[in-house]
Amino acid sequence: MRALLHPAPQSAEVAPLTSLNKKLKLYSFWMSSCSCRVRIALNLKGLDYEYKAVNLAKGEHFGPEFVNLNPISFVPVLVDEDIVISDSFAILMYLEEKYRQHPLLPLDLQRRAINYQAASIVSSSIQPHQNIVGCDGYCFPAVNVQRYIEEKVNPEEKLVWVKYHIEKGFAALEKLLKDYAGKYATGNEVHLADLFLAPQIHAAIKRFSVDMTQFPILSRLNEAYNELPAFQDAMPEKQPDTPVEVID
Ligand SMILES: N[C@@H](CCC(=O)N[C@@H](CS)C(=O)NCC(=O)O)C(=O)O
Repeated sequence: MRALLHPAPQSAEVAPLTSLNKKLKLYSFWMSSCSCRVRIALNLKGLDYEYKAVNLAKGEHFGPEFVNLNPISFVPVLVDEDIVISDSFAILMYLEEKYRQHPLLPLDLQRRAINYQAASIVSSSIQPHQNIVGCDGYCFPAVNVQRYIEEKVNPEEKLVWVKYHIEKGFAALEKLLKDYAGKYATGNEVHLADLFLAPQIHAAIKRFSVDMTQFPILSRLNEAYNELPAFQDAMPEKQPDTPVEVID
């Protein structure tokens, strides 16, 4: 009965547990927290992939080749043979259904819903507000809310804006997770919520100097993520396209 709560896709497309698919390609940018979510999942599931760097700082995501892959010009994009998927949530669900090793969703429906909710808080209510604000001078030539605030209000205001939304989201996550968190966000196993939280907490600390003492649960989770190679290897400082001056 429990297996019914985590059904296989209708078609017979589930890859063998041991599959190491050499054909996966991930279009990614080192600093992108959305790309980082997918990098963690690929690491957890033991899936080898080709890293295709897309330099957002140079506007490569607006080039015709990339727009052809993702019409909205965002990383990440995953290519699995002839299947092209963009949006980290969609990519993660695809990976979860095709590559069943290291499940990203708990069987318990309530905990599963909490994972979706936490992921959605990060991806819908936090990350879009920080899109394309760099650190240490990495500010990108994109047209987005940050550039808009910089030009129409003033450059300082964009950091105030980002921090407001990160802290609002983190405060909600603290309340949401207090009855579910164990070593990780929704228990003692790594699940979907953790893949969204780790890059977001990392960005909050490194890019936006958020005072994490306000968020004890998230701080504790961050320490646990820092112990896991699958998370550490996915972080911005360790990517093939990370600028040398940022490498730890
Ligand atoms: N909902 C999308 C958002 C993707 C997104 O915002 N990607 C950022 C990097 S984290 C990006 O490509 N930004 C380029 C731009 O704003 O021009 C996802 O989760 O993949």
